[in-house]
Order: sequence, then C-alpha cells, then structure tokens
Amino acid sequence: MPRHKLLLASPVQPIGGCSPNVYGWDKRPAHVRIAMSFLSHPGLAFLGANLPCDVLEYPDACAFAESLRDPPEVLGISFYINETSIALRMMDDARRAGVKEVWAGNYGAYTPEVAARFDRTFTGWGERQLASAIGAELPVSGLVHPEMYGAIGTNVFPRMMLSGLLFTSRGCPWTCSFCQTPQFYGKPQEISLEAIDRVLWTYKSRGVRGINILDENFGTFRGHADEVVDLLHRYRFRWIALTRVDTLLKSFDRWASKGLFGAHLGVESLNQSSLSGAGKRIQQNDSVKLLHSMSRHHMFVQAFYILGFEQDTTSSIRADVDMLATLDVDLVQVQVLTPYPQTRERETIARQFGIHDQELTHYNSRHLVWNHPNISLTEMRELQRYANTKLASSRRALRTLAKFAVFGGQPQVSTRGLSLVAATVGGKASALHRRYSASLASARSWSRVGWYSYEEGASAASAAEFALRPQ
Ligand code: B12
Ligand code: SF4
Repeated sequence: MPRHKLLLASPVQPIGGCSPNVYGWDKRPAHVRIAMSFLSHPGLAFLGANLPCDVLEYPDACAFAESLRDPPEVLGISFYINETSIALRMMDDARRAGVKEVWAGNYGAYTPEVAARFDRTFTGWGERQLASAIGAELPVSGLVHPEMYGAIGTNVFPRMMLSGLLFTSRGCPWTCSFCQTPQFYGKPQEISLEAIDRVLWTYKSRGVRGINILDENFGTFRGHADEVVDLLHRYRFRWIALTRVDTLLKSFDRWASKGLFGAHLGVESLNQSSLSGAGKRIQQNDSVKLLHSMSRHHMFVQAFYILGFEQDTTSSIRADVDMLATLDVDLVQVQVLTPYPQTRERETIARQFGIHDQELTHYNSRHLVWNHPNISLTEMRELQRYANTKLASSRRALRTLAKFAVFGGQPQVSTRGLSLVAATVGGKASALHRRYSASLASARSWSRVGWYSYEEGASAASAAEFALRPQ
C-alpha cells in the first residue's frame, strides 16, 4: 500500500488537453501549415502506468483548480525550465488548498536555484525514485510502456492523424556541449523488447498505422534498434524516429526497407565550425547527403536547427538558412543557442561572454539570453523571423501533405499513402478519435493560434517572479 495519495501534473496551459504546437511560433503563419501536438504527456504517462498515482496531463487553469478541491497529500509537478514560474504558482495554489508536500521532476527540477523551492526534487528517470519515495513496488514483470498518442495535421483539413508514441531506449551516450540530456539521465539504457512488443500490439489493435519513436537518439543500441525495427515491420507500421544524422546514415537502407517514413533530426547547424565547436561530431556533408536520400524517398523530415553558435555571424546564419531552404525539410524547429544550467556550454559562455538574461521563462530556445560576440538581440530576432519566413511556407506544407497522402514515404506515387491517411484519421481508429476528441479539439485550437510561449501569454505578468542568480 503506498504511503501517500499522490497527484502528478504537468504545467497549467492556456489551452488544456494537449501539448502546445511549438512549431507555429511567430503568429504570422503561412496559409497552409502543419501542426503537431502530443495528446499524452510521456513522462507522466510512464509514471502513471507503473505506479499508484493520479495523473493530470496538460490541465488548463480550471482542471487544475478542480484537482485541488479534494487535495492530494503530495503534488508532483513535471516541468521544463521555461515553465518554472508556472510550476511555482501551482505550488503556491496547492499549498493554499492544503497539499502537504510539492515535489518537482523533469528538466525544470535540474536548475539548482529552483530545486531548493520544492519539498523534494527528482532528476533523471523517475519510476524507481518515485516508487521508493512513496513506498510502492514497480511491476514485477518489468517497466510497463504506456499507450500514448500524438496528433499531426494541417489547418486545411478538419481531421488530424494519430500516431502511437514509442520509447525504445532512454538517455544518450553523446556529449554535445549545449545539451542537458546526458548528465540529466545518466547512463543510457534499453527498454525491454517485451514491453515494446506489448505496446505495439496495443497500437495495432486500436487501428494505429504510424509510430513516432522519440528516444533521444534511436539507434544508440544498434542491435536492440534492429530488433525493434523488425517488430515494427512485422506489425506493418510506418514509423518516424528521433535520431542523429550519423546514426540514421548507418542504418538508412535497412530501416527504409522496413517501414521508415521519416525522422526528427538534430541537424543543429550546417556550419562545420559551429558543429565542431559544439562537440556535435557530425559532418555538414553527411546532413546534406542524408536529406537528399530522404527526399528521394519522399520521407517526412523535422530538423532541429540552432542559431547563434559562438562562431555564427548574421551573414553566416542567413547563408545557412538559405541553404536549408533549398533542402527538402518539412518542419524546421529553429532554436536559439541557450546556455541551459549544468551544461558545459553555460560555463564557457558565462566565462567568455557573460549571460545578461537570467529570467527562466526566456530559457525556451527562442531568446538570446547571453552576450553573443557577433549578433545583437535585435539582429537575432530578425534572423529568427527570416528563418521562419523562409522555412515555414505554404508551399513546404503542401509538399509535406503530398508526402503523406500521395507518396506514403515511398520513392514512387503510391496508394499506400491515401490508405494510410484514411485508416489513421478514421476507419478502425475511429474509437480512438472519439476517446481523444477533446484533446484533438485542443490540438486544432493550438494549430490556429500558434504557440505563445509563456512569457507572451497570461503568465507574462509574473515573468520576473523567478530568475537564475546573475553570472
Ligand atoms: C516530447 C518532447 C517535447 C514535447 C512535449 C513534452 C512534454 N513533456 O509534454 C513538445 C514537442 C511539446 C516539446 C517542446 C519543447 N521541448 Co521538448 N522534448 C521532447 C522529447 C523529444 C521527449 C521528452 C520525453 O517525453 N521523454 C520521455 C519521458 C518518459 O521522459 P521524461 O519526460 O524525462 O520523464 C521522466 C523523468 O523526467 C521523470 N519525471 C518527469 N516528470 C516528473 C515529475 C515528478 C514529480 C517525478 C517524481 C519524476 C518526473 O520521470 C519520467 C519517467 O521516467 C525530448 C528529447 C528526448 N528524447 O528526451 C525533448 C526535450 C525535452 N525538449 C527540449 C526543448 C528545448 C523543448 C522546447 C523548449 C523546444 C522549443 N523551443 O520549442 C519546447 C518547450 C515546450 C514547453 N512546454 O514550454 C529539450 C530540453 C529541455 C530543457 N533542457 O529544459 C529536449 C531534451 C530536447 C533536446 N535534446 O534539446 N518537447
Ligand atoms: S543533442 Fe542529442 S545527441 Fe547531443 S547529447 Fe543531446 S540528446 Fe545526445
């Protein structure tokens, strides 16, 4: 019997029910645009599937207030660093409502100054730590992989496609200087094939046809990844994976023959000196080569692209963006290099250039918070706009729709695409659409307004409420 009545929640959202569509961020969206939201919160879903606790995913203010009417003994909040002020406000509300302890987890809990404000913090994988904190046992049969969904769609079609989310490994063995992940999670580990098989079977039985693998780097454990790929192929899924350019290049032919439909790729930069400086150890040529191969197969590509490495200048960034715009990439998530706490990047930047902005709400990869040697704040904003206008056009969105509906991720025009879309938006998946109808409606609302990150939204008034210590 657990010792505590525990509620786990993610931060209060202006639109509840799903994660924000962080891809439409500039409020001047193109006529045709692609939108993606998560209907499940992976961190909380894993904890909820393996431990006795209640879970509140993506609440709006009303849902959160309602959850405190009969207050739990402990509230655990899962938040990212830029959501810190929301988490602190939730903590205050919870205490006023009679909650005895407030705990924090996820990357938000990794900021030392923030951790001190909570009764308890958890960094890294939570299941084992939380089990011991509440005196509960984890399932004897091993970690349960929960059923979780994401939605992708467009503003020009009323239905969104559902995909099953899959994690096959945890952690990352690489050590890119700007990234918190390796330190935060520690040694990478596999998720058992049994757990993966069980959840894939569930997705299949619900009529899901597409799988979205969101490991930090799918393929880290090559043998294990190959076995997962065989399973995906056996279930006849089309799948997309979050991975690195070098990892995908090594396995491209094999994975392409077994249902690979696209990738979320950390391209980070097309500027070789920036890549080397960040310890990224990928080659610019490799990124371009891989993107060409994926284009030949009409595969979906989401690229993470970082602006503002120390070597970058306004003209080098413009040249990079122009080059990126010639490549067949569907969604580019343009991020401004941010010195997140406890990274090598933060130490170096603080020492060499100084960090002028300690306001955590701005640590969302969209603000230049440090003194860049070559680029001013105004220039960076302008470059972000330039990148967004060039990379998020209606034309590009139409090309993406064709990849899904006309090619289905195949080199030639294929009826598989339409059948995939038809099956995923309705057909056997209809029951799933009904189950998630409220979250899907929220996802469509997000696609209309575009992401307003917290500093722009209702929480802006309290943006200065909490900040890092000046460096
Ligand atoms: C899915 C995802 C998203 C989703 C939503 C995720 C969500 N939580 O709802 C979306 C697309 C919305 C998103 C957005 C962003 N993301 Co993101 N995202 C990811 C991704 C791909 C997977 C995260 C995940 O689900 N992991 C799996 C789950 C099981 O692990 P987990 O969340 O860590 O949860 C475990 C533990 O942390 C712990 N735990 C978590 N919460 C709690 C709470 C308690 C009380 C306890 C005890 C334990 C506990 O237990 C869980 C189970 O073990 C990671 C990259 C990666 N592969 O890790 C990036 C990543 C987390 N994102 C990142 C970034 C930068 C962003 C953005 C800022 C990017 C942007 N500019 O748009 C935005 C911020 C959005 C916002 N909310 O403000 C960064 C780091 C963030 C940071 N350092 O704070 C990452 C690591 C990518 C990277 N390498 O740069 N993201
Ligand atoms: S950026 Fe990606 S590859 Fe590099 S350390 Fe972070 S998770 Fe690993």
